[in-house]
Amino acid sequence: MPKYKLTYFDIRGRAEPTRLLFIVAGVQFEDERIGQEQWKAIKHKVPGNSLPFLSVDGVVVSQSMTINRHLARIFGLDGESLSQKLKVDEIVEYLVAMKNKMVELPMMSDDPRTQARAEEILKSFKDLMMKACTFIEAQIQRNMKEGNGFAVGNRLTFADIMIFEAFENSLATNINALDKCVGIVKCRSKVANMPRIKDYLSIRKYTSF
Ligand SMILES: N[C@@H](CCC(=O)N[C@@H](CS)C(=O)NCC(=O)O)C(=O)O
Repeated sequence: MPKYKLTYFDIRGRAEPTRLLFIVAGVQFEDERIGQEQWKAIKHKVPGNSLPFLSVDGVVVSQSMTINRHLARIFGLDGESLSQKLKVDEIVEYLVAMKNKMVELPMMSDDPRTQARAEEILKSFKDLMMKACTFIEAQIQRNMKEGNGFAVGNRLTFADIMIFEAFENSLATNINALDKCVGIVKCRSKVANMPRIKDYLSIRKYTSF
């Protein structure tokens, strides 16, 4: 197995699905968490000048979703058949759209223009979350007839990991956010109770996003 080092800020953010992939696969990786000062010092040397990045035996790869898809493929968590892989990707894309909208939120400010912008973004976020929930809930309900509560097929895939992570922030601000989505709640609970993930979550440092 190559030597992996994942570098990101000390938050869940765009790196947490990658961390969860390593954890659930039981693959060793260095979870490097850096501060703003350290980041400023290395930013110009990193592809895309952005975080997270993954070093694979010293070769640096950028773009969180590229990293995730690569690891999901290597760890056999990308779906078994071509049609399952397609479904995994489709689900993931709904969640990425949601997550990308959330990061557009500006820093809190008294400026009414900033507040208006924040409201606009929150409204788009809610629309995207509604779309994601409707699509994913229907998929899980369909899959429950043959599978066992995972989103695709009858074993864990990267789609389940994203379903687990992408709703964390919404649930933190509104515990009832997924009340109408029993399939999604069940799927998230299956992920949270996988032994390696359960152990990781029990010691994970709390960060608000
Ligand atoms: N599409 C990129 C986006 C990366 C991105 O926007 N990273 C932010 C943190 S979430 C960043 O590097 N911020 C620090 C900076 O721009 O200096 C990915 O998914 O990896």
